Amino acid sequence: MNEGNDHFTSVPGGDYGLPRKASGGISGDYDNDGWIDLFMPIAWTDFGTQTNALLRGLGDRTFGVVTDCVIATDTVGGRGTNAAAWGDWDGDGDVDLVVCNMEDGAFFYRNDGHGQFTRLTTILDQMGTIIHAYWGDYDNDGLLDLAVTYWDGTYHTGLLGTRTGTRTTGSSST
Ligand SMILES: [Ca+2]
Ligand SMILES: [Ca+2]
Ligand SMILES: [Ca+2]
Repeated sequence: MNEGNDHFTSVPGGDYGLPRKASGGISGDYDNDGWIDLFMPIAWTDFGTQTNALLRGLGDRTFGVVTDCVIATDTVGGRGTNAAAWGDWDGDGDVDLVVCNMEDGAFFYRNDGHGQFTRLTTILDQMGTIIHAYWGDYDNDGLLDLAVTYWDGTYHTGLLGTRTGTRTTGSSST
């Protein structure tokens, strides 16, 4: 915890009952209450299908496990989820989420407000293993764009146009 005097102190993380293969938290204030929330990807699972986890910041230095949101109830096959990225894709003032799965493509969630999301069908569904995703405004038009790194036998980096779901450029590397 940042003490505001160039020092950090360790605070207990708490036990949220998550599988031990949670691979890190991706922070974002999805409900716009001013408190950071966490998406926790569950990776390299050998438990069959698995769900990821969403933790909501409660404002008292603890988190609550969210169970009534599609992000936390969608099942992921294969080896689970690599990573995720929050970004306000549709520019409506709340962060949306792209979830990068090892064998199930990516899940793209639009934030509907009030703590709920809708999973959209996008080209990302068919892209196999998604290693990572990054939001940024590469053409400086004020709209977020999305770059993904994915694997279909070789590694690729693809750049997706904002809102259209259409891959506009791409390059591959090994
Ligand atoms: Ca929040
Ligand atoms: Ca949004
Ligand atoms: Ca842009």
